[in-house]
Amino acid sequence: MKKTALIFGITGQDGSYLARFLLKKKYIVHGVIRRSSIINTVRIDEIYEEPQYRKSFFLHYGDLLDTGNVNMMINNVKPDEVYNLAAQSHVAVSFQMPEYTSDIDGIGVLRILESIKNFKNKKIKFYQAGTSEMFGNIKKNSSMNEKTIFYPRSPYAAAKVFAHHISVNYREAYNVFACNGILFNHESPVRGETFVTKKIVKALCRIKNGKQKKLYLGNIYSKRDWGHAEDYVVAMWKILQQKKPEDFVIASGKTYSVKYFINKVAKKINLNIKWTGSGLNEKAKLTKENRTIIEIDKRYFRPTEVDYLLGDATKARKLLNWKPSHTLDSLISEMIKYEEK
Ligand code: NAP
Ligand code: G4F
Repeated sequence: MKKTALIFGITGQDGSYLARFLLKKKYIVHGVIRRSSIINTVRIDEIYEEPQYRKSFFLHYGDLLDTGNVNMMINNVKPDEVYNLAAQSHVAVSFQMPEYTSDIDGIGVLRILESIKNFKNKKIKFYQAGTSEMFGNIKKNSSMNEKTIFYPRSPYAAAKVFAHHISVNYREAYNVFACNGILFNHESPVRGETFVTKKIVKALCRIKNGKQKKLYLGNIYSKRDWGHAEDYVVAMWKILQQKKPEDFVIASGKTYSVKYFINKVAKKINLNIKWTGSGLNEKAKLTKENRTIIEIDKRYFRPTEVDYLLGDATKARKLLNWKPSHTLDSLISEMIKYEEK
C-alpha cells in the first residue's frame, strides 16, 4: 500500500526537493499552496506537468493561518506523514513582521498538531522544520547538538522555539508522533533570491556578464554551516521512518563566513577581486579595472545577529545513517551553473 504525505510549504525550496524525493519513493504526495496574484509554483511546475505523477501528485489551496483549512487538509487527505515546511522563513523580515511571523511559524504549527491529535482514524507522523537559528549565540569554536540550549535572536527564531517545544509537548502529552529536525542552513540553485548565498551567486554572475554593476550586503563576517537542500530533505524523511519520534540536528559540520563564500564564488567564475577598507567602508573591487562591485549597506544588518553557527550531526549519522553527499564546493558550482544557464 502506497504511503500518503502532506507537505505544507511545498512551493518553497525544501518543499520542491522533498516532493521529488517522496514521489521517487512511490508516495502519494499532497501539497498545500497559497493563493497568490502571481504564479508561485515555479519550483514544482515540472512535477505537476510530469505525466507519470498525474495520479500521485495533488495540490490544494490553503494557509497555516486558517485553522479550518488546516483541519480540512488533514481530514480530507488522511496522510500517513505530514511535513511542515511552511514558514515566513526570512530572519530579517521577521523583525519587520514579528506578529505575522509568529502566527505562521509558531501558532501555525500548533494548528497542525491539534488537527493531528484530534484525527482518530490513524496515527499520523509529523515533521516540524526546526532551525539552527533557535540556538542563537553560543561560544565560538563550539558546535551545537540536540542538547544545546536555545537562545533565539529574532522573532523568527523565537517563533520556531515555540514550535519546537509545542511539538515535544504534543509528543509527551498526547503521544503524537511529532519530530523536530533542527536543520542548519541549506541552499540550492532554487534558494529564495533574498537569502545571502543565492543573492551573492546571482549578483556575481550578473556582474561578470555586465548585467549588474554592484552588490550590496550586510554583515559579511557572520559564519554559517551551509549544506545542500537535496541532502537535507532525505534526513527529514529518515527522521519520520524511526520507530520512536525524536529530534535531530542536521548539519554539514563545517562553518564559513559570508566573506569566504563571496571569495569562493568570485574565484570560481574568474572574477578577480581585492578587498579594501573596514566596517561600513569595506569594499571589493575588480583588480584589473579598480571598479567597486561589492559595498556594505547598513540596511542589511539585523537588530540582533547570529554571528556563528556550527552543527554537530553525530546523532543523525549514528541513528539515521545520514550523511551529506554535497560539499560547499559542489553546492557553489551547481548554483553558478544554474545562474549561467
Ligand atoms: P522557503 O523557500 O521560504 O519556503 C517556505 C514555504 O512556506 C513556501 O512554500 C511558502 O509559500 C510557504 N508559506 C509561507 N507562509 C505560509 C502560510 N501562511 N501558509 C502556508 N504556507 C506558507 O523556505 P525553505 O528554505 O524551503 O525552508 C523550509 C522550512 O525549513 C521553513 O520552515 C524554514 O523556516 C525551515 N528552515 C530552513 C532552513 C534553510 O536553510 N533553508 C534551515 C532551517 C529551517 P509561498 O511559496 O507561497 O511563499
Ligand atoms: O542567508 P541568510 O538570510 O540566512 P539566515 O539568516 O542564516 O537564515 C536562514 O537559515 C536559517 C537556518 O540557520 C533558517 F532557519 C532560515 O529560515 C533561513 O533559511 O543570512 C545568512 C547570513 C546572516 O548572518 C546575514 O546577516 O548572511 C548575512 N548577510 C549579510 N548580508 C545577509 C546579507 N543576509 C541576507 N539575507 N542578505 C544580505 O544582504
